[in-house]
Amino acid sequence: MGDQAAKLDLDAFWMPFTANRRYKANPQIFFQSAAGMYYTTPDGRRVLDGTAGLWCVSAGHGRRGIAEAIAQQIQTLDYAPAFQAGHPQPFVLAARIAALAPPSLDHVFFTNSGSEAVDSALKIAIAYHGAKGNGQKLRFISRERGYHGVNFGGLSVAGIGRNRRQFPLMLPGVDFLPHTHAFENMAFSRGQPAWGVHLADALDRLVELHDASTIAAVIVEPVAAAAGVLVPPQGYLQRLREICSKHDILLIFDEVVTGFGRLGAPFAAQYTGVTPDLITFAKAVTNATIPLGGVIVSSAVVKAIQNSTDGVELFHGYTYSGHPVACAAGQATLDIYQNERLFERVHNMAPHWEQGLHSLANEPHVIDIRNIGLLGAVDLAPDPRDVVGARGLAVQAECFERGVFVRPVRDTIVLSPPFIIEINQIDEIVATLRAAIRRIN
Ligand code: PXG
Repeated sequence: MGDQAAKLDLDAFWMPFTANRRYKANPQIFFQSAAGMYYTTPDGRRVLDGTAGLWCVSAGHGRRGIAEAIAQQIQTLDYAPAFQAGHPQPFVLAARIAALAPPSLDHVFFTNSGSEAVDSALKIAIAYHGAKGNGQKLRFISRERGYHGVNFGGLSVAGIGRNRRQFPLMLPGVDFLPHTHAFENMAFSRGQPAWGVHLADALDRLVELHDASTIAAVIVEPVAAAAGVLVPPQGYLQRLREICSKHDILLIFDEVVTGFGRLGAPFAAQYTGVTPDLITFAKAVTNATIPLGGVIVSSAVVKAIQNSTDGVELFHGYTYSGHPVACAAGQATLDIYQNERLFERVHNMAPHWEQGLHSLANEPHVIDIRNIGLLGAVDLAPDPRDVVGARGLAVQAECFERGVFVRPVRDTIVLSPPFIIEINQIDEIVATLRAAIRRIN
């Protein structure tokens, strides 16, 4: 960390998901500014962003068009309520997002984050069944190792034990599908593994156990990101869709990471050819400039809820649902994705990305490599002499020293670069990872 940052008082900011005392005693990773593919540290070093921030800066950093749209919107209409009142930006952005989504998904409910999007989707699912007179359909089925944000609804359906342990009491009535990763059957798969479609049959067993009349929705990430980029087996999501449709169970795709082009299609729904009833999104919708999230909802779900009353049909919403500045940022972001054909670019870059990552297969400690779109993960065997996660942190530190930012999830290195990445920058990420992996014990 440079002199300027060293002078900062680090005490008051309680950093999220951080070992605060340890970080503040030695704040090694610190960013001062960013442009395009690079962060700059306080001491003036450029660091290639291998993760698009936290999976969110998909068009690259410091995009002028977004900055200008934000500045303009604040000067035109900084804020106005969306409860029983209208202003242009959320209507325009909702229509554009609906146009990007599969045709049956044509309404958008806005939130401020992915966590709020998930909680909103769960509430919409309950409201839908209630409106149809199925008030007993209250259960949620999710999946081991799933990450659905940190609010009580999303945490209740979360499958990452470490995040739940501190908060023992959750929503009742949640059950879990098995996660879809199995080293022995799918290690080093390129793209979607050929093995594992049968894992979706666990949903049939949960329906048998709980009865479909008690189940509101299934929520899964099409690709489990925070768990370490777990790519769905071929046919798996199709199978979930079939079972849900058979039993009037809503299927929710949590596309907070996969939404807006990460796989080379607007949503994982189009990439996999599986259409859910609801899609949650956040992150890349504004290129991470202004917090914004939401739920894209099928007209069947919206109509059922709206037709149930003449009054307010959904007792839900946030002060900033449809915030004009966030929605202006969203439109400027979609302009960039469209004008620069960035989703197509992801599609075109994905083979080189796959090739590069899988070239690490024979490096020491590497036990699996996964990729899909511009997502990737390299699994290292945990150091038997040390705690789980030590190798992951060591690789991150080595990469940072060498000018590339990657993120460890325990001993998995996860990667999700901005879509503007060039071939030589992919090669730089791979070469840096190779050097770092060779360096650690
Ligand atoms: N759903 C999914 C699938 C996510 O990945 C959320 C919901 C929650 O979004 P918000 O905006 O409330 O954070 C996420 C967020 C990590 C990491 O370490 C992942 C997320 C956020 C921060 C870190 O992989 N995902």
